[in-house]
Amino acid sequence: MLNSSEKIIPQLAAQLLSAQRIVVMTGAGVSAESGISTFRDSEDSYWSQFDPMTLASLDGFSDNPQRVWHWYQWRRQQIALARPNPAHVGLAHLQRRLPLYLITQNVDGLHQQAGSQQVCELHGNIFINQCVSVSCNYREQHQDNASDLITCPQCQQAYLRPGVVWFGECLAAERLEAADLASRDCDLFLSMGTSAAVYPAAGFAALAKQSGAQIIEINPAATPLSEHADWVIRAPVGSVFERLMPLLS
Ligand code: BV8
Repeated sequence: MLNSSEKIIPQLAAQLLSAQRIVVMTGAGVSAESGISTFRDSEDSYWSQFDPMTLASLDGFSDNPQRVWHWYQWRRQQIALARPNPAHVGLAHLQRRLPLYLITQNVDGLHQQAGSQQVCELHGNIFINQCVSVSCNYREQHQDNASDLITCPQCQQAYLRPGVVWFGECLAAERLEAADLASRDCDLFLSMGTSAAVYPAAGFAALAKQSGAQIIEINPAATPLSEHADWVIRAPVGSVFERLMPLLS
């Protein structure tokens, strides 16, 4: 059912209050209102300007580590200027009040900044560095002053790379399993601000639906998930949460 009328927000509040186990899946659209670029949905999105395979893949890093590293440095600077928006803050509040498990595809850490706990960062975190060598387990919190490529201080053999999941890379098994279990076990799955284009993240809504959960999508645009959702709220997350939170406080 496609509906963005006023009455749907009280109905969303009622759904959230009556749910036993809620899973929320967020994507770049949730951070868009904090000023962070999305990947696919507008002319200034990342993938409309750059080829994702040259920047968000191991091959891309191997071919030109400087280009990839500097792109992530640029993104880190953009994210460092960003603050959590009403959707991040609202989700953190809901997590304290309701049985809610938060899965995010975002790597910006804004959910945690807003106070969300146990966030399942499916695609990692941009403020973590790790050694690109698979035989070295070095990881560190990124230091802002590091502007150029860094040689791994542990193995001294390879460069450090951002601790995010690139295309063609497997997601961390423990995060995959946690998201899989939560999606199979929930009775309400809320997909917010994602184009539902990237797998395996985009597959968790189907898992939830197979398990009998209500599927709700919040996105101003249609996605491949829309036709499978029980409800679709065609609106930006910020405006939804500004109307939703007074009903749940
Ligand atoms: C994997 C992290 C197993 C890095 C990202 C060929 C070879 C290998 C793999 C594949 C292949 N073909 C397909 C695959 C699978 C591939 C995939 O799904 N490709 C897609 C593109 C077809 N997946 C993988 O490679 C994954 N690994 O499968 O491993 C494997 C291994 C080897 C071989 C085979 C299989 C790894 C995927 C993770 C990639 N990493 N990012 C970084 O950030 O730099 S992907 C990137 O897309 C981001 O993580 C992002 O989170 C994710 C999803 O994008 P969205 O968050 O949805 O953002 P998007 O811009 O697309 O959409 C924004 C939405 O918000 C829009 O709908 C818009 O309308 C909405 N919006 C805007 N404003 C608002 C809003 N909504 C609400 N309110 C608003 N205000």
